Amino acid sequence: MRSVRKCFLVFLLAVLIGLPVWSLEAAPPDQTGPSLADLHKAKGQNCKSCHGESMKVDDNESGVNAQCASCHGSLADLGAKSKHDINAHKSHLGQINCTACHHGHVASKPYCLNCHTFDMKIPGSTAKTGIERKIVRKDPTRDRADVVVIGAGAAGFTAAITAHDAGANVILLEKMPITGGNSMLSAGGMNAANTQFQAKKNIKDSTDLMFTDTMKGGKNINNPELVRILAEKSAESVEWLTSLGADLSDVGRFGGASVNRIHRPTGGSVIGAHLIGVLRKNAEDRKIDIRVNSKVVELLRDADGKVTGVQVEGKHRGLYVIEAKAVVIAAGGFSANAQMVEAFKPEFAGMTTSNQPGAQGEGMKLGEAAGGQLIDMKEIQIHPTVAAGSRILITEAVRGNGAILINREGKRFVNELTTRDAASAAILKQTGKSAFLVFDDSIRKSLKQIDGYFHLDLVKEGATVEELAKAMGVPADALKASVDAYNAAFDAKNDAEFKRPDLPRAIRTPKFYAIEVKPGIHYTMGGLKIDTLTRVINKDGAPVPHLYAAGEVTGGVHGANRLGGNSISETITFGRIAGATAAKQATGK
Ligand code: MEZ
Repeated sequence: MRSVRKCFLVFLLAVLIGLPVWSLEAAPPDQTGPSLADLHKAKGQNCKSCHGESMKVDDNESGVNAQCASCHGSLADLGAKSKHDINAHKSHLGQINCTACHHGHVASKPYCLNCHTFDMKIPGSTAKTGIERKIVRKDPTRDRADVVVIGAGAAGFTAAITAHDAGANVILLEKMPITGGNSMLSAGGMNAANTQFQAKKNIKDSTDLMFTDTMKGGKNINNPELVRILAEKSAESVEWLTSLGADLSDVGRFGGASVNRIHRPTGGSVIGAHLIGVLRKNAEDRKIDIRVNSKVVELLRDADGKVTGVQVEGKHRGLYVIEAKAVVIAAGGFSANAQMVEAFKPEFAGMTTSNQPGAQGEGMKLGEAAGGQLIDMKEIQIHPTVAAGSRILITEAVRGNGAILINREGKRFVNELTTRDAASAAILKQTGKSAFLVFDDSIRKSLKQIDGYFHLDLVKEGATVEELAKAMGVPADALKASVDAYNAAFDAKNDAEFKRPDLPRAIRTPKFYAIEVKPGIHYTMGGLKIDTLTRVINKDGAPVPHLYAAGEVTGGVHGANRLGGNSISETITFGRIAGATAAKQATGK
């Protein structure tokens, strides 16, 4: 069934992009095929057909993309034409450039394949003979901005929008071909205390409780001043996002939280794509200058050490300078940089990651080279539930909504709502260093994003618990006994064996399901030291003038272990502070 679907998808992509289907007849992977430029030439196009009369391509590749859309239809048009479940043209990546996947002169590669393992061939994907661009050019013209923000994930977008709204002229830079960063992959939600949405559900929370949970989760090495801000401004941050058009009305429970505190879209849908869609739209509506394919290679400083701008490597423009009165680094963590992970945490060598490929730690290096201090670098979080053999995070919300963890012997082995480090350590002690998330149809229906795991063929199922055990390859009597014992604990409202603090649903409603999971590198708690105004702090404890940072690139908020839901919370709250402080610095207002 899966291969039929894949063949269909390949065929569909060919038809949608207007190419003869023969061009997709999969050349074996080791065989060189025509590039997209060759395919266009074969159809009577020339260079100017894609590049325009001027033959100039900007780093956003806007002209080329407009040209793709004018011939083939917009991403939305192409997406709407497809009725297929897995559809690259209407994926969670949102409104992205055609050229993020379809390259003219080098082998095309679906962006999805950075994280997924679909056998997805697209026109030109076997090309090997294209022109690899090596940037040697320098553009001597200089751009100017009040505030430059590095990294277009949730923290970067938030800082850019806030700085713009405070009256600053802003340039937002993103090295990847698409905006969104890791935030776009965020599954779970955003922690906040004392919100209108908690009040509507009669949830009694307080900023003190959020503070205490976060400190405890971080093993008390967090910076308490930053944690206080995280908790106290969290409800305001939810309101801010709501005012921009976000839906954070569903509230659930995650590990380490004393109450239901994680906010997400209605029905428990995935938060990241929704949030980035809202932030992107708000940035675009404000006409903020957003530049993708634009990597910052150096922070510029004057003789006093004040940051005065950035040197950018644009994919097409080459090296150029943007002079800025303030710079905000919001470039994320280093979970996808295997060498860095291994250097700071040798025991995590070779582990998969849930992160997008851009999470390379470059923002930390930039900040350090400009005088900033790096802290807590060895504090690296593994998330207990990455789907085995993939990079797909199975959100903690599945456990939060009632799933249990089962080992290959068919037994429960841990309180599923413990912190991530404890749950991961417990899984790594099991046979095969993996486990199964087991749930039933009531849990499936309680959380929309679970449907996504079915679409991705990650779920095994059975009409009875015994049938499920067969599909999982675990002893049926043991699995049945574990599920029965869990249901008895649910009825008694007391999990005496593992002390799970919240038992929201029994596992009784057929069908029954399981997803095999393994821990994967998920988050890097360390990074640039900041103060409560998000100023980057140097080794002597003084701020690096005119340099700010927010989000995963910083250290201190999460200490030794981040609680689920605190990352989006941090990006919004500290992104807002960074945007406001940088704008004030730049405009004097
Ligand atoms: O904050 C996170 O990392 C998170 C909510 C992840 C998840 O399990 O969904």
